[in-house]
Amino acid sequence: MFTLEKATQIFPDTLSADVVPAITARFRLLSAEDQLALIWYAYVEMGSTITIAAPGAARMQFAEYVLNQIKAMGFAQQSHVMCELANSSDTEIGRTYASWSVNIKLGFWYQLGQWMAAGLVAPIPEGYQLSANASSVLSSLKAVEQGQQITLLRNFVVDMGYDPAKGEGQRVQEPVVAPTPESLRKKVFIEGVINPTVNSYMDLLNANDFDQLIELFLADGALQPPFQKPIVGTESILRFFREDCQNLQLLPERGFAEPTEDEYTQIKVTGKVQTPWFGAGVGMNVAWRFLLNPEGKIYFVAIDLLASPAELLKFAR
Ligand code: 45D
Repeated sequence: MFTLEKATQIFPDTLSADVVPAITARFRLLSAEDQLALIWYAYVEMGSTITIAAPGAARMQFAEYVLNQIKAMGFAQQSHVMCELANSSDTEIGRTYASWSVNIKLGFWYQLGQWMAAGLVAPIPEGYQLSANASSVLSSLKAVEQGQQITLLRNFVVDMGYDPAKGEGQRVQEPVVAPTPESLRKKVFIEGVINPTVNSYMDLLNANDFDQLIELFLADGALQPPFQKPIVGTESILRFFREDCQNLQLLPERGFAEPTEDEYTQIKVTGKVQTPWFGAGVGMNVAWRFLLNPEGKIYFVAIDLLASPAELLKFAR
């Protein structure tokens, strides 16, 4: 019998990008000032090679009130608020921030970044010296691939603010987009895998058709995003899809399927994923590790951010 614990261990030779949690842990030990300056330097440097898409109005409306509050403050107060966010201080703004979905948090910082560059919000003080530890974290960040860099930035932003519910509360999210009309949908081709569930999973997620997508899962099925614990059960997975998975572009390339115990099937697929924030500018190398029951329903799927492009071709038994 498969348990969730056991399911997470299928295809154990898949190497995920462990540098991401490692660098994140070192980042968290830095002072708030160092954290903000480090993100700023990393962000400015990345901006010279990739462009970030401006968030849409539907997303920004939720952050607007707090953004205007901050814009109206003096520089010292603005710096203070940003440090409190980085410190996860229990403040009103910190609580509001924590109640937002990841994309609203990113949209909020996107706007502050624009305003910092335009001189409307306190910049990182000129000549600010990073501590030795912060410089070392920054050089580690610069050394990893772009897909890993944007994952790091995303991690930094997610954990700011003060969440009394410790991630268990309902989050404010942007409205869910309508699924792509049937006639405009494209189908993926996965070399080495012909499996209707896996193909539908990719096609439905690409079409933002979350109501159909969730039907592919068993009621007690689970989905494990990169560097996270599995999300278990229809309701939680559907909520995650609506909150975190709009307008993703899944570009699976190849895969490998084999029968396993209890007439289950395990399938590993590798390929690229693009986030709407960076579009085709950044392709993240990922693996999907599926475990399907005898009826072809998804009992478990993990998405791993791969350690290196070499992992895209690794299908050893
Ligand atoms: O602090 O099959 C300033 C799942 C300085 C679903 C700043 C998936 C001060 C199932 C610069 C202003 C989702 C799991 C800050 C697949 C300061 C599935 C601003 C995978 C913070 C495939 C910084 C999807 C800013 C994946 C504005 C892997 C930073 C998706 C902005 C990955 C950073 C998406 C941004 C990623 C980062 C998106 C926009 C990693 C976006 C990252």
